[in-house]
Amino acid sequence: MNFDLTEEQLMIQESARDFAQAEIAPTSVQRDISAEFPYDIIKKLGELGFMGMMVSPENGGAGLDTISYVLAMIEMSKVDASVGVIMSVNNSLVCHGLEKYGTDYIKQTYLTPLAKGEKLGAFALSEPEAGSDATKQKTMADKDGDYYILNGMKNWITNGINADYYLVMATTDKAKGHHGISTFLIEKGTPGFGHGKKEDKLGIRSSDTCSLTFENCRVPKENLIWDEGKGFSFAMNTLNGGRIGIAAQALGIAEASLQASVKYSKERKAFGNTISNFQAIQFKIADMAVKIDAAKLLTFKAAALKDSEKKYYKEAAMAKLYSSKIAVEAALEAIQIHGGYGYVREYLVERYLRDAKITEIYEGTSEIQKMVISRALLDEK
Ligand code: COS
Repeated sequence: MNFDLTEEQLMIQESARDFAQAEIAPTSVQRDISAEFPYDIIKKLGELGFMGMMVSPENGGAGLDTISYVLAMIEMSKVDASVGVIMSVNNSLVCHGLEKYGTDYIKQTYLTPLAKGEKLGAFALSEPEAGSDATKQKTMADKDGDYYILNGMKNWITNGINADYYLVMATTDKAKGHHGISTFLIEKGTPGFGHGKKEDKLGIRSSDTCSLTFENCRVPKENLIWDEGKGFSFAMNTLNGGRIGIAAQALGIAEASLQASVKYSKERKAFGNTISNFQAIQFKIADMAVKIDAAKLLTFKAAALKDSEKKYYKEAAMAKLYSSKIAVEAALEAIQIHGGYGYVREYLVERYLRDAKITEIYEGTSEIQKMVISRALLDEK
């Protein structure tokens, strides 16, 4: 077993860290307050190859492995988890699925600009009545000659306002249940396709989240991804990779919480001593560090399995479940270490808590991850 990163992985980690510090950090506090989308940052991330990291160069991507992607996601999310989720959705929920299941036409027309960061993608599975229970898709797609006509609504869509291309799951054959769901790529501006207002969220405030509506929206049949009836499998397989991305996002937040705690505890004085000299603080820091390392090992394991094309869905669920849990815990402990200062915006750690919470909810709640993990074990022969 080798825990060393390759030269290339170290280089990606360093360039992500440098970019995050130089280009993201200066505006992250302001964007959290104003909830403004980081247009310029995302454009630059695209130019540097961070929006299509795992896509092959022939399809416009950087051709890197999942470990490199995890390293980059940690560095971006350490500084700004909103940027992290925008990047994660484009990379793992949109580009990965299109490369794996798209036709040559789809790859040339849509994947290449997405992988180069010239266009932005969104992934639309959730509905008002189909969140965790994702098999109950009410959005319908009815075949009409060379088109499908979509009607329905999607909820909680990251990049919902700013995306150019949307992967939308819809029912093509109600009688077949989740085997009657299909995936379509829909371009922004298609008649009958609209979006709701930007949600006013607790955290990851500068990423945009909104609902989508489809009213007799005509989609050409070439934009069906994979086959009719394969939409639920597409969503699940894509989410398995997405969960590694969210685990990395959570790790970034947890690491930021630890770093802030170490720094503050060495500066803050109480009872005639810096608080880092008190065992109560030392134990909190030790606990945070152990949990972060354990979460990192789970996440790298899932990424390594994916890179070696082995089964990784259970490990991805474990990585997301644990990383998101310890991100919330680390942010809470960071606030406790900062005392009153932790409760105000100036010291950043209150944002870490607000940003961390969503990692226990999106791309499958913690409860769903436990279902996935336990079913994998119970179904094992
Ligand atoms: N990877 C691949 N396939 C998966 C899977 C995974 N992680 N989880 C479930 N599946 C497959 C099952 O193998 C089954 O396939 P077949 O019917 O072809 O055998 C199918 O999906 C349905 O699974 P199941 O019978 O277990 O259905 P349930 O409704 O009981 O459970 C869950 C499905 C809850 C696991 C699924 O709906 C889910 O993951 N929900 C969360 C969705 C989510 O992450 N939403 C976030 C949206 S993006 S922010």
